Amino acid sequence: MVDIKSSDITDKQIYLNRRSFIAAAAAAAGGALIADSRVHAQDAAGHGRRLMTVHSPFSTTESVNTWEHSTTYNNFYEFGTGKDDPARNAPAWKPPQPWTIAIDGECAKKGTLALEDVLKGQVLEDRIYRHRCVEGWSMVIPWVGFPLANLIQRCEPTAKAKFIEFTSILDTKQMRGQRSDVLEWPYVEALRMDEAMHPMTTLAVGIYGEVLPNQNGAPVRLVVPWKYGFKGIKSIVKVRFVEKQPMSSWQINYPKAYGFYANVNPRVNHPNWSQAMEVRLPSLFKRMRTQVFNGYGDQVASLYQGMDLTRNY
Ligand SMILES: Nc1nc2c(c(=O)[nH]1)N[C@H]1C(S)=C(S)[C@@H](COP(=O)(O)O)O[C@H]1N2
Ligand SMILES: [Mo]
Repeated sequence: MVDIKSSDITDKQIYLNRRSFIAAAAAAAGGALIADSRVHAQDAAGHGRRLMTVHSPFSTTESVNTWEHSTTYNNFYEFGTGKDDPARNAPAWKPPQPWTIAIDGECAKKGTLALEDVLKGQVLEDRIYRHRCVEGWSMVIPWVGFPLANLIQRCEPTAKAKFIEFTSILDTKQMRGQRSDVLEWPYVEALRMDEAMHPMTTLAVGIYGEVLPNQNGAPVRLVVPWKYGFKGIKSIVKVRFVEKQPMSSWQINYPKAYGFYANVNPRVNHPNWSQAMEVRLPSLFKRMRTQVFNGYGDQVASLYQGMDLTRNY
């Protein structure tokens, strides 16, 4: 059904399959609306490698940032620390083909999965989420993806699996940023198992109805909309189920600023700046109040009941 070869999807193949896909996807999604007109408003600016998607009811109705903005203002330190470095340096990157994800740790189905196989039979959804960076800016991005829970179930985690750890690709030759020690490489992130299983937690393979551009984390990256952007690890090559809470790259880098949970929280400031406000790009001023859990409290606050979120920041 959905069959991404990140290299060689042609429009023709996609459109030939479209009719049968729509029928199947509509059935699978329980008749949800097909796609979202706002997602495809940027047609002219995209690269044209389209995916077949259905609308997600989790989507926000706020206006979506432009393709131009979302693909030129990025954090992806593997390609440099400037916001425009990923757009400049990532497009030339040649990811390994086929892309594989190693599955390891506390699970029955250890091994290696080709991304293509992970995507077989998956319904891809347009999930329009607010995206809030710890630096104080936010955007609204129409991700294309599916619940991380679908992959987790396939791995059959054991009762000992309390956390899930993700690792980005290490490619020092092609990723100039990995030749600097701004972070420890490869980039690692992790979630508690219940966070990972939450239906909003997304493995994204696209934006704006198209295949992910390299600078946005191709070919597969994590999206956890109630957490700061740094939890959204890009270009994932490994998933490991573990019993003990893992460290993440940013925690290792500056533990006082970047905790394990990284839930968006206007009351917990970064040691060097306030988190009370944010700028919704492309505006210039911090005019918006930052919302607890990035505004997704109704859906996720119960995960943290009884926890002191100023200690578990
Ligand atoms: N591998 C990797 N993943 C990463 C990063 C990174 O530098 N390397 N930056 C993080 C940060 S700080 C943010 S805000 C988001 C940015 O995602 P975007 O470029 O799609 O907006 O990716 C996150 N994932
Ligand atoms: Mo970030």
